[in-house]
Amino acid sequence: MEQGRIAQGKARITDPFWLRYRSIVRNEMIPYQWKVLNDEIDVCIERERNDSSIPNEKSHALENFRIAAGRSRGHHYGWVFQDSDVYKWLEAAAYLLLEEPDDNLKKLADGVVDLIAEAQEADGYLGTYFTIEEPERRFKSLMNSHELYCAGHFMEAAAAYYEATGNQKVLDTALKLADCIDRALGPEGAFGYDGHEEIEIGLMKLYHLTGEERYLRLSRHFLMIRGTDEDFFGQQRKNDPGAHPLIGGMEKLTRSYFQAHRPVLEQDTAEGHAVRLVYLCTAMADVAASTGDAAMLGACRKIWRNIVDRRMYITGGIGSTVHGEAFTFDYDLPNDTMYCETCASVGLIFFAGQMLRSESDGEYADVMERALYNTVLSGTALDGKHFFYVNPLEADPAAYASDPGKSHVKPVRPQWLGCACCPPNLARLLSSVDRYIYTVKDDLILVNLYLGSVMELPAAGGTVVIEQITDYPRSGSIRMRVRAEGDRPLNLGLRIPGWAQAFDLVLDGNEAAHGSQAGADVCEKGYCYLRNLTGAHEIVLKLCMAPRLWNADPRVKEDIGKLALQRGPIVYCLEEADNGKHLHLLSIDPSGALQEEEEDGALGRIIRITAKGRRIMQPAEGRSLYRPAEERTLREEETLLHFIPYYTWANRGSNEMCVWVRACAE
Ligand code: FUB
Ligand code: ZN
Repeated sequence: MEQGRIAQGKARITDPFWLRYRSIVRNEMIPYQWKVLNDEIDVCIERERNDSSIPNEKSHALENFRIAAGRSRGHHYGWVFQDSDVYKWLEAAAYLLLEEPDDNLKKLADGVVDLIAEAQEADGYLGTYFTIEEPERRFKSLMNSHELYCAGHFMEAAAAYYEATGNQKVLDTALKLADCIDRALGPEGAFGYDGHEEIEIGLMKLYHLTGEERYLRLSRHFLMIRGTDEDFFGQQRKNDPGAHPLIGGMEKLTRSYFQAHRPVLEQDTAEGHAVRLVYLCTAMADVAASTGDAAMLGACRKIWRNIVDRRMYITGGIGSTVHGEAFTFDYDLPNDTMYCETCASVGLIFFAGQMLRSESDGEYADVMERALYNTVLSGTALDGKHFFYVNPLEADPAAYASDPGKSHVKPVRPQWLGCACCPPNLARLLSSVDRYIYTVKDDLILVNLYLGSVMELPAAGGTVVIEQITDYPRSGSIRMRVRAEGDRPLNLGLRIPGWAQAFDLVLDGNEAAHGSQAGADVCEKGYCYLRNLTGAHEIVLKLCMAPRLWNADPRVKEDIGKLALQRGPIVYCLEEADNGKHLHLLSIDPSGALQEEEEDGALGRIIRITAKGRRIMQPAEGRSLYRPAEERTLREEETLLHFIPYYTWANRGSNEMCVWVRACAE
């Protein structure tokens, strides 16, 4: 079995698309999130759905730590997992510091580390809610306490911060916490696993950083005991009868919501809460790649297939319902009631990244790219200070306002959310996106993402420096300078995306390969290989970026007879701002030309696409709602449809949007 690694280390981003995002994260998003987490600015915190029990007065996340540390007095405020917002912020800060020194940011982040260490209890326990409010309930309500979830996020942050700065305190605090959890719930401790997977990922990060097998063992332990019990969560509830529920209503959820309906190796469909599922799979795929566990990898493969073949949106969004923020059933992909949480697509990228370590299959990178350029980028406004939790494929402000079943589908990005899991998750992914460009496997480097950058990678018995010069995704032309200075020749696998109709690959001025439709003839599982490289080489890859219309499997009821537009990795949408109201009256001519036009304006530097289509004329007012079909002739007019990249929608105020558009009748 192949076992690669996620490319770590310092990267220099150079392409205009990602430079802009990096600058937004560094100069807007991270300082803004700091102020919100610190309750320094007055922002409107929206509830993520119509539920008055959601705390939305303030973040209080850092204040919770100050209280737990004894620096301040008061009560815990917010969700029981509020600590994780701070940890994800710290992780994002770590990636930014790794990229470039920043004294101010480092001062803030070092201060956060000191605060976290002070909030840690003597035995290593860390969790502000329980320290402040209910110390006697530690680990007694794992179904909803999120104690291990928060711990996992801290471990991830600690590993990143230690790598970036060498801060010993952050690592010591994380290891002390891991030891505390190991004593309480490890193989020698009480039986128990968290309702929300994440500790398993955090422990693997500690394992990769320290090389200590016991973190790997503990991660594996939590994975392997999940779902092996009769009813662990129910039992814990029975043992803690008078206690108030930490999150109301969770006791009614089924075990599949927590992926605890059967042992993880026996699960073969994507069930339950979407973020939990992909975090679970990320850890399973990491353990599989790190240990060569074929059964674990097989289980990951099955769940992956189910997600990608039947339960994923064209935008890389997952989670078809607000109820439990969850998967539902095969081909159930409603466009306007779905969830498509930003965090779930972030997690899908993590899962894909881990699978690539075991399997050189371009589909993983295709999905990674799909989720990244569509749902994940849609999660932030272009100003980096407003965020979507839920990323619909069809939105109507009237529905949001009047239909309680759609109250979670917001027409514009809020400044902050009562449950703020997504904003700092976005920050940590966007500040570490370079880690997903390459997968390194001894003498082989897979190029998964095309992204202007310079990176040094340990491969082929030495160092390989790869520079990508590109204006991707605006352009499909990528020039790469590769310097292979290892002891052994290098093999390079260049991903030919599944959406590319044609490509050309030139090595040192000579044609190396060309092909069509994902290069079926010259590629192996989506990668085109250049083998035995030594010294310096120049590679030019040209991917056809022509816009294309896509349809969905006919079993997806909501998309039947509809088309979606995609250019390169970017999915497009119609917005009311460009097309007027009632987008459902529009249809697209599948045989018409698709005109591209560059623009650098309110939506940033984008390519707009115009298509021919028709618009059903509105009937005169006062006509009856239903009429015999032979009497109703719908009048249509020719029109032009104006598409923008999906990730840029809702940046011009509240308005209708749709991704899937009816195809004109022949
Ligand atoms: O439960 C912690 C986080 O809050 C989840 O990952 C999100 O889906 C949100 O429910
Ligand atoms: Zn989230």
